[in-house]
Amino acid sequence: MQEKIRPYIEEVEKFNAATREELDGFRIKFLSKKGILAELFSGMKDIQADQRKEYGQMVNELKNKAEEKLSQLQTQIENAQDSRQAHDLDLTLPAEPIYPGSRHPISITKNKIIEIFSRIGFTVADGPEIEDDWHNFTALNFPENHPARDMQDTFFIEQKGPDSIALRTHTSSVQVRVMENNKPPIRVLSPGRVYRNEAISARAHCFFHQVEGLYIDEGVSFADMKQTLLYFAREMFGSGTRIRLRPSYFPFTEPSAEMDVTCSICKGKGCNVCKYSGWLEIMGCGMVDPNVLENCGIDPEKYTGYAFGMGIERIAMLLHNVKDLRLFSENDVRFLKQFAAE
Ligand code: 2NM
Repeated sequence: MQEKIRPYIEEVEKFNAATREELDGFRIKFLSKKGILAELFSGMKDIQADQRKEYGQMVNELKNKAEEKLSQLQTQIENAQDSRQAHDLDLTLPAEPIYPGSRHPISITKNKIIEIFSRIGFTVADGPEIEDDWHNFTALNFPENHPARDMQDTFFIEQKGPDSIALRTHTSSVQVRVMENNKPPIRVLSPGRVYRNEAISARAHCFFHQVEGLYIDEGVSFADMKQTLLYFAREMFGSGTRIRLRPSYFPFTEPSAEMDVTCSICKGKGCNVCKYSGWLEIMGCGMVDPNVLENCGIDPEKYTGYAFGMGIERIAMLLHNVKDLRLFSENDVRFLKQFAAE
């Protein structure tokens, strides 16, 4: 009998397989229900009693060797497959590019304005975008029936007369809070988003951004305002820039003015940006109305001040010759990435 089993043991010892299929053939041949080992075990009963022990030992040896071979080759084939997969990875390929973000042109312009005024002592104040009637209108000397309080101009959250709540229509509401909570001298900027109920077009949007400024102290004059705004205009648009003030009206300032700068595109010669006038309107300004100071707890007999306000979109459009205000809120990266280097 041993002569029958010995060649099987040799076959198992010599066996090698490179694929799962070959190995499976081996398993079926030796270790399956109808395989060689099953047959040898069932043949046990036909072996003479005095040879049965030796027969049994050899069959067991064959079984152990076959099982050992199977598990060894299984591991070997799996490892080979893993390393093949590792070779499929091409580590010399270039990495996926990482596109860095960039500052929004409104932020770039806002930061530039803040930087220019911070050099002459202005700090920045923040406030809520949802405001009450007092801070957005009443404290700022808006009469009860002023058209700006109207539904057509203001997004009301609650419309209940003096208890109304609305989206702020200007950041002057922040200046009111600063005046209520601080003693002069006050030098403060209030940048931020404001909301107005307007039809969206190339020149208007239902929200936009402002920087307003306020300076209050003893003896602050219109001349101080003019010189400060001239400094700002030259820092913002270039040292050759000139300014002019035209009389205007705001409820919170008296006197009030609009400020123009010489067109930075054509240097005052006339172009389509300045509509061939040579001048660009960039902000409103004026001396803070004594009623506003009084409303905010500041003695108008002792203190005077000036204030100004500008739209950031408008300044950014003038600086970069952008023709449509909607580009600033559409977040099209083809537009935004053009400001990446700034
Ligand atoms: C403007 C134009 C003129 C302004 C007034 C005030 C305050 F709170 F002091 F009364 N803040 N900002 C002001 C003045 C704003 O924007 C066109």
